[in-house]
Parts: sequence; C-alpha cells; structure tokens
Amino acid sequence: MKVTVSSWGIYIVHVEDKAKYPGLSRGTLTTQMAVDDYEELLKHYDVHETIGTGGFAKVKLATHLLTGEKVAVKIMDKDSLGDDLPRVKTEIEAMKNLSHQHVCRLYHVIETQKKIFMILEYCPGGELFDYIIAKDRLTEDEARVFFRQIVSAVAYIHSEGYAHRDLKPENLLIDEDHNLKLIDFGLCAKPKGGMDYQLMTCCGSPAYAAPELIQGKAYIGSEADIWSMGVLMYALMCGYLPFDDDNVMVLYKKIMRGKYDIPRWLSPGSVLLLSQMLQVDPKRRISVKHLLNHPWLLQGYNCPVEWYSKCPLGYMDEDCITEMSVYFKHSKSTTSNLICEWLYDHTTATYLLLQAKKSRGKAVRLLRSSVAVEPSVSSFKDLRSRQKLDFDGGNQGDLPYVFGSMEFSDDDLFYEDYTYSSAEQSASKEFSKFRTELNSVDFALATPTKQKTKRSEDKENVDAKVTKTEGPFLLPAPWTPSSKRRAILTTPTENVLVASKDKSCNIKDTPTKKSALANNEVTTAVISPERRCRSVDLDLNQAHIDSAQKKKGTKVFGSLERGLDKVITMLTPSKRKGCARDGPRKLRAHYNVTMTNLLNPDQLLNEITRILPQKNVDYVQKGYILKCKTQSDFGKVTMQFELEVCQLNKPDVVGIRRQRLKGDAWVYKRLVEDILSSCKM
Ligand code: 6BJ
Repeated sequence: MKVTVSSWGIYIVHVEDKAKYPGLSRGTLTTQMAVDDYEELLKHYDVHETIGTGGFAKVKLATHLLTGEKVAVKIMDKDSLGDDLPRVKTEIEAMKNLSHQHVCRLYHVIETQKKIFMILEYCPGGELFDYIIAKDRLTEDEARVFFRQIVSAVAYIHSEGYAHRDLKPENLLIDEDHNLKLIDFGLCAKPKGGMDYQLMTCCGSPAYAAPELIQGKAYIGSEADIWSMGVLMYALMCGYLPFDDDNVMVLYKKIMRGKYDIPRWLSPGSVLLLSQMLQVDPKRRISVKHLLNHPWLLQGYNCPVEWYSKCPLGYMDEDCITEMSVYFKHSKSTTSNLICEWLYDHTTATYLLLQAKKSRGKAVRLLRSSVAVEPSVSSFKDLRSRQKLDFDGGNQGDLPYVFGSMEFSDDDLFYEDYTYSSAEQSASKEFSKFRTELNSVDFALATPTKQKTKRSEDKENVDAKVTKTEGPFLLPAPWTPSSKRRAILTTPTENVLVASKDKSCNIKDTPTKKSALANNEVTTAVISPERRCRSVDLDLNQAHIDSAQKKKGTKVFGSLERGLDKVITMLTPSKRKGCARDGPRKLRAHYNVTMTNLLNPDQLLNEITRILPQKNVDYVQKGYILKCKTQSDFGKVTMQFELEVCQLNKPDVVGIRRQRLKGDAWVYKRLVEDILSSCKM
C-alpha cells in the first residue's frame, strides 16, 4: 500500500496487492490505476446515476456516507481534458473562494493520477433552463423571484473580484427549496488589477455573449455579465432567446445591432429593464449596483436585493465541530484547527455537509458504524451487462470480464440507479454482504500544512478593492446553506475497491505529488475547442428540424403537454424487445414529465422508437428508458438525453420523462419538441 499526497493535500492511496481484486486476473496497469482512481471517492461516497454530461465532465449523484447528504460529483479525466485543464483549475480556485446562498458550494476535491473529482452541492430541481421551457415562459412575478437571486449571486461574485462570463439558464440550478444556485465557474476571470480591469478572451455561449466580447475588443468582465443577464431575463420571460440564429455570423450581427422583438406580454417595466441591460455600448449598460435597487426588482419586495453572503467562508459552527470531535475522537480545538485549514478534503466536506444538514433542521449527527442501509447494485456482472448498453462505455467488446477492458468509463464503476427487476434487487442484497464499513481514517491523519494560502492573499486584494468600489455593502450574518434530503446509503463492494485502513501509511504534511493543477496563477480562461465547435454542432443538429419549429417563439414543452392532453389514440400491442418485467417506473407529475392521454406504456414506447430514427436520433433501450444521442457528421456526440416512459398516477396515465444530459439546451428543446409532436399519441 502506497500513499501519496497531491499538492492540494489530497491523499491518494495506491493499492498494489492485486490478490484483493479477484476480477483483475486479466487486468492491466491501466485497470489497476482505474481502481486506484476511484478508491478515494468511493471511500467517502456512494455514487449513483449520471445527472449531467458536459463537454469534458460527467456529473453523478452521490451520497456522502458520513452525513447521508446527497452531493453532485463532477468527474473529469485528466488525459481527456487537454486544453480544458486550466478551466478546471480556474473553477476549483474560484469555487474555493466563494460561499453564497445562490452559488453552488464546493465541498471536496479529489485528484488522483488520472481523475479529478469535484464534490458539489446537489440541486435536485435541475437546470433553470428545463424549468423555463417546461413552463413555456415565466410570469413576471416568478421571473422576478429568480432574477433577484441571479442579481444577488452576480453582485456577490463581482464583489469578490470574479466575472462569471458564462451566465445562462443551463448554469443556474434549482435546489430543493426552489432557490437558484450558480454553477460552472470554468470560464470565470479574476482580473489581477480588480474588476475594472479589461479582459481579452472571448468565451462563453454565443447567444449570451456581449457585443464587445464577440468583436474581440478588450472588455470589462462585469459589464459583459450584465449583458448575459439581460439575455437571461429575456429567456425567463419569453421562453426563447432575444438574439438567435443557426448561423453564428448572423447571430453575431444580430447581437451587435442589439435589436430584439418585444412580445406583447412584457410589461413596460420589464421592457425598460431589458433595454438597460441589453445596451450595445457597455458604458451605457446598467451596473450591478444599480440593479440591486432597480424599481423592477423592488416590486413586491420593498427591499434591495440582498447580495451579501449569508454563509460566509470560514464560518465555524459550534455544533458541527462538537459532533466531528466526538466522532473522530479529537479535542474540539484540534478538530476546529483541522477544519480551519479548508483543504477541501474529506474534513472540509464532512464539516460543510454537516452544516448543510443542520440548516435543513436535521440532527447534527454523523452516521456511526454501519452506515449503509440499502446497497447499490455494483457487481462485475452488472458492470459488464451495463457496459454493453452504454454509449460511452469504453470497451464494448465481448471480453469475459469488465475488468478485462483496457480502460474504464466513469460509468463502469457505478451502477446506474435504474434497478427495476426483483432479480436485480436480490443481486443487490447479495452484494451487501461484501460491504465494508468504511470509517474515515484519513481524518486522524490529516495534519495539513499551515501555510498562508493563495486564497487568503487573493481575498485581501479583493477586500481592498471592494471597500473602494462597493462601499455601502453590508457584512453578512452567519448562516448555513440549505441542502438536501437524506439518501439511501450504500458502500461499494469489497471486491471492487478497498479503503485504506492502514494508519501506518506514510502520509506527509507537505504535498509530495506534483499536481497537474499545481500552478496557482490567476487564470484567464480561454475558449475551449468544445465551445468553439458548438456553433458547428448547432448547425448540424438543427439540419433536420422543421423550419417552422426553428422559428423564434416555437411552442415549448408546456404548451406541447397541453396539446398532448387532447389526443387519444388506439393502443397496439408491443413488439419491443427487452421490456422491463416490472413495467415502467411510477413517477410523480413533474415539470420534466410530459403527460399523455395514453394508458399503455408499451404503445408509447413503440411510437417513440418509431420516430427517433426519423429524427436522426440513435438510441439504446434500457427497459422503458431510451438513452438517446445525436452525432455530428464527424461522429462527435452532439447531444445526449433520456426519454423514459413512466406511469403517472392522478391521473392514471402514461407520461414521458425527459432529461438532457449533454448538448446545447435550445437545440435539445427543439429536437425533443419535434420528436414528441411527431409521435401519434
Ligand atoms: C449539479 C448538477 C448539482 O436533472 C439534476 C439534478 C440535474 C441535479 C436533474 C432531475 C430533474 C429534476 C427536475 C427537472 C428535470 N445537479 N446538481 C455542475 N456543477 C455543480 C453542480 C452541479 C453540476 C443536478 C443536475 N434532476 N430533471
């Protein structure tokens, strides 16, 4: 057993004893590394299904074993990151410096030889984008509730010296209290000279990009963010974009002209506010400071937007410290000293998640002894069968063992949460026998460096700047972030991964492993190849969409659902193979579920699978779930989404759950609308 420490103070455990892994007989060094790469993550978290896939990251739902709190794990493969590695570094550094009620919280960073895992706040409501399109558009009052939160988040990050530079509804998530959380700081910038310093890099999503940015001029990050907020506000209240075109050059011309349609339902106050944000001349554009007190934002509130953090960095909660000191058998002062290092290791995660748990009114308790109650299915057999189904499952061949493959995909180590049959459930029970009780051994060993961090230095600079420019802003009161429901707790099987319980491991205070992200300079993000390609993808994707559907103001899911309610068709027997024995999942009506008038799930499934090839959508069927993807002419996966036929009750009809996993949100919207409106149902 070898332990190394990355430059972020993250303990990487390398297991050399292959005898512990019976499935590794055909294994290679790559296989061994893959096991190592997931060990630290699986020691502390139970990893469930994929909830999103970006250009270079996959996001999975997971449960933190000690607190039972749900988290989102962003998984990145270092080899595949290439030019995007600085983006990851930028995001991690920014998120370590940010703590705000409307900014997604970073809890833990795990860097292994091949992977980077970011453990983040879980937002069960999904993307604001999906929420908008499901409702067609938001009422002015609902848009105001959200927009105040967006202004709050943006004012806060600007006050901390950051410009986000990729504000869009896909980067705003909805938490369990229906509050927004800003994500994706990979393109953010922290100008060395402060927020008034100019930036040069053109980045972000074209439809939300400010005119000065797309012209390649030097620009002020905060001013560009305000423009994007104007586009965002328009999207909230209209359900489509103010500037849109399949051709990016035409789109850029429209942005530079700054002319957009004003639909009849917008109030004069909304029109005025939009015009103040969507000013082509950045110097004439409204500032965040003026937005805080803008009459439109005050309507029905009588108080300015509260921009300051209600959960400031470094806040120490007495109850959480007490619980951690009892659990880990340390004095309270040792415990609080360990927490105060803010290494974004398992100590930071445990503390922040305990605080989150407390803020939801739950007992401030760490789960003792056997934490798991229901194991997740995670066997070699399952991994193998699943691998054959996944699009991006790495090895798709006929090897007898999944571990015989040369490389893992991120899904290979986790079983997706779709467990239907009783056979699979009993397999799950059987594997619970292998469960190990994984106590956090690294806590006791964590005696991190007590050096002055880059964070505190940056903060001093920022504070000086803030005092100068943002004088009237108040200091916040202590607050703990709202958080998530309790989850089913499981641990990985012993065969797959074994946690290090070897307390004699030679762990040093000073990082020994040179991190790929060790360079600590302030980064100006660059436009990634994936983003540069996006416009191309967009065109290719839209090639098969009816021009009528592409028009601005296209009907969105909400109206489509209303249309579907009126259609009743005769039922036909299913000819489909691989039908899940227990029938479709029973789901509650939700905004990502389209209701039909149909009663037979198989008929609906047949109908969708008939239409998908017509729309150039490839799919893999997993029971009642259709894992869909589109590809560009060059074979690049441009979009991934799931359509699941489900059973609703009250009314007792069949529905379709939609979930976008990858690809441009507006292209997805049009494609799924096209698919569903083509289905006879
Ligand atoms: C991050 C991503 C945190 O689609 C869902 C849930 C998506 C959580 C989701 C199903 C659903 C609900 C309602 C409507 C539609 N999260 N949570 C990157 N960086 C930081 C945090 C995250 C990602 C998430 C995404 N639920 N669908």
